[in-house]
Amino acid sequence: MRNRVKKVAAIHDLSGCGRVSLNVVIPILSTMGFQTFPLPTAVLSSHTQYPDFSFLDLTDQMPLFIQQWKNLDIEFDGIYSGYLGSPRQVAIVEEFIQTFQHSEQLIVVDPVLGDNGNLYPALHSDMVTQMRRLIKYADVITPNLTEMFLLLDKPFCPYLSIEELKSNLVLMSESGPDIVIVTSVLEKDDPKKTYVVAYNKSTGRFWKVSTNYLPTHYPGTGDIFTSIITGALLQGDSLPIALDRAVQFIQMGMRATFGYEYDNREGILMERVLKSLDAPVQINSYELL
Ligand code: PXL
Repeated sequence: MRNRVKKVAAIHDLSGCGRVSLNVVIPILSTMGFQTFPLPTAVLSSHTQYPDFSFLDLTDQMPLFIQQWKNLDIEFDGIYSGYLGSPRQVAIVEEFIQTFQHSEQLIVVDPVLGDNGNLYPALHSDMVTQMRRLIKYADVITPNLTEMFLLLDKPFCPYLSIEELKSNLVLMSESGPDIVIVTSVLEKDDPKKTYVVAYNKSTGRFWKVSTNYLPTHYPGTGDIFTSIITGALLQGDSLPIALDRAVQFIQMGMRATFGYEYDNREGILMERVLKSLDAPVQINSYELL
């Protein structure tokens, strides 16, 4: 690529209050040495886990960004999409990819659809069908366990054997992506642990990184996870090192936050640990499955 600093198109909303979406994608990718091109899908006063917020839908602006950036001949080293609000926005992201796609590029789709076995209430069920289409274009997808089942059109099951999980990862990769990473998997025999598991179709290898469970919820950790995976793979980290980097960062951020009396809705105190992204991974904890 000809870009002196790699360019990443980031297609997400901007939520003023709360460390989610562009509020985490931009600082993480900047710290990791990338130039971000935000394509905001909507502007909110706060993310949607607050009881009340203002919301400006930018769907009609999105094709204008595509046209203007095309006029500027921008070549993206990465395209990364997250939370999308409507089937039309998914179709526009598809158009974005078709417009800017080239062979030396990383396309990352975080198929944000739901959690804890349920589709997010704000999303129409048609989004699942649309998202199945979008992931065909991706090199990397990062569904959580709920999203994996929704995309595979299978009933949600919170505990899976490694063999069942592996076969579902392979099934997901058959729809297009070379790398499938499933997050928020619960360890059947140890309630204090959760893990992420990944499959790389071109090498046929499966990886697992476990982490200690903390009894709390911070919005935006999924966006932080996928932003770090995107940056790590773009900077040439191997898949298991990328997984370690993302899991360790979130663990460190959660530990930096958990000890305070704090409004969890603002997300982890990411600024306290952001600089660690510039350093090599400290402890490798990945396992080959
Ligand atoms: O992925 C987190 C996120 C992103 N965008 C919006 C959200 C949330 C989580 O609640 O509400 C608008």
